[in-house]
Amino acid sequence: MENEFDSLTEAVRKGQRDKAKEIASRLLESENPADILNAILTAMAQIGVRFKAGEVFVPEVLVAARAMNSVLEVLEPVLVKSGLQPKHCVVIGTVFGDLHDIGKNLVAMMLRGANFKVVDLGVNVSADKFLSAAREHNADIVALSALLTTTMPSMKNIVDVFKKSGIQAKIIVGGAPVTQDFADKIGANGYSKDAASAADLCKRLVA
Ligand code: B12
Repeated sequence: MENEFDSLTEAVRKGQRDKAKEIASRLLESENPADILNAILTAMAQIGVRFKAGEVFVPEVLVAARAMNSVLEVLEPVLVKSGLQPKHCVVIGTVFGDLHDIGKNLVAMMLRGANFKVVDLGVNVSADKFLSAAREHNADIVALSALLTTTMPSMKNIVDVFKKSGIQAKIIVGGAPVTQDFADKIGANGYSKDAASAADLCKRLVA
């Protein structure tokens, strides 16, 4: 059966949605769902490494994530039953005034690929909306995306609002104009420059 797991990893990595779903369904008849989950997480980790190295680009990551999602459709009910559902939750969104979501969606996909529960609030999200979602879902991490220099200041506002609220969630920031220096200045708990590193960062923050 080891080959079947490798084939599943390869199918997800290559974005072969139907093939991946078919292999996963077959494996589910006899194998441990945790091993099947591992095979798809391995695929997303491999794609993350290649993306960071500039060997694959946004479209490849998107098709791999789509294949991952189609496997998750069959796997999720079994995982929930066996208590393997994600332990940590990330609330993510693009900040108020900003409609860019391609990068934010990639980060959300990589986080799902790293077995986080992801609550995606979409774009143009106010501080209040981040706050109530973090409360409602008991978020471990709140991830803010901004692509415009004019919307970066709302990240500071959100960090301040969270500090005042007493909510314990860690706040991470990212997006093309955002830097580690900016993250430090506004008191965020983390920054990363791309989606694959964002998954690594979140794993470190909840470890
Ligand atoms: C696509 C695009 C659009 C699309 C957005 C479509 C969509 N659904 O997202 C549309 C056409 C709608 C658009 C509109 C505008 N845009 Co525009 N847009 C872009 C463009 C070309 C690409 C952005 C993108 O998707 N990149 C690809 C993704 C994968 O990269 P990324 O977003 O940086 O994400 C990666 C990392 O940053 C990181 N990351 C992202 N978010 C997060 C979050 C966390 C927590 C972490 C850890 C990491 C992380 O991980 C991601 C994956 O690796 C950029 C130019 C550029 N090269 O950046 C301009 C750009 C961002 N846009 C710009 C502008 C000015 C605008 C408009 C104001 C134009 C106008 N006059 O109407 C409007 C603003 C609308 C609004 N209110 O938001 C400027 C911003 C300039 C500035 N300094 O602020 C740019 C830089 C173009 C330019 N050179 O002038 N835009």
